[in-house]
Amino acid sequence: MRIFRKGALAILEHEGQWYQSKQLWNDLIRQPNLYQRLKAQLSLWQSIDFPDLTDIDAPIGEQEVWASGVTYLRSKAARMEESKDAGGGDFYDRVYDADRPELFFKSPYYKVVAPGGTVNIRRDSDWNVPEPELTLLISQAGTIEGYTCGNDMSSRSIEGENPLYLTQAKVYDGSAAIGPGILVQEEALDRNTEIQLTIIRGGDIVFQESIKVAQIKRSFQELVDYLYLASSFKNGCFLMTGTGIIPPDEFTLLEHDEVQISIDGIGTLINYVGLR
Ligand code: DO4
Ligand code: MG
Repeated sequence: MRIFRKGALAILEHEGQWYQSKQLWNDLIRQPNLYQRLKAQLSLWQSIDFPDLTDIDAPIGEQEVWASGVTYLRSKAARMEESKDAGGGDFYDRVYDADRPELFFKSPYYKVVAPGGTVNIRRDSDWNVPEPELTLLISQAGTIEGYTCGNDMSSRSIEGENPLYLTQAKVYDGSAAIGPGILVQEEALDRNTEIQLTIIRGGDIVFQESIKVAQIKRSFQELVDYLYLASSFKNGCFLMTGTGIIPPDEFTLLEHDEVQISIDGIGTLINYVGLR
């Protein structure tokens, strides 16, 4: 089943039927056993016609958004290349192989961009890319409760200049988007699930690539366990799991580009690029 957020309420799709909940979104998604709870409540939800999903909100309540890095080989290779002049060539290599993953804070909930909204590239950067990332919804107890699409917008020029600039490359207004809805299911996500990134400029596709989730180096639970090792999340949190798709070095996003991130079973997160 998939859940979408419209204002404070939830819209749910299950086996082709649509429902609306009166329960507040934040209360609904922060507790463990989301799938079992949703199934148990379904008969109490109001059955509705196919809803208008053009104007939905980011499927987040009061959760922090975190991100993982260098979890795919492609990401490791690209970062090593971009930071070699800054002497950073080898620690991306090391984090890829280390027990401890790279984890960083990405966004407070109130800054997350909704489907259809504007994600930003920075004016002080001339090399910017979207990062299409499978994003986990995790409960306060550290259990993986759902999956959505995430965009970890990144400045490669700032990150490549000096690795200590990572937070400026990654965290700024309009740098995080998630959605459109959350896939909630009993079983773990199929490792053959495909993530696709499409970038459209002036009506033309200027970049398109896909990758299977199976290419990730680490398990999702391993990432979650490290994140929860010394941090608590009273409302749970979202965790972007890293990118396996990076456009070629000569590519940079431009204002007005359209970014589409599709993940099997979840849907397509569409955002437009603005300048900040
Ligand atoms: O270390 C830089 C960031 C890595 C990242 O965001 C990714 O691999 O997705
Ligand atoms: Mg990333």
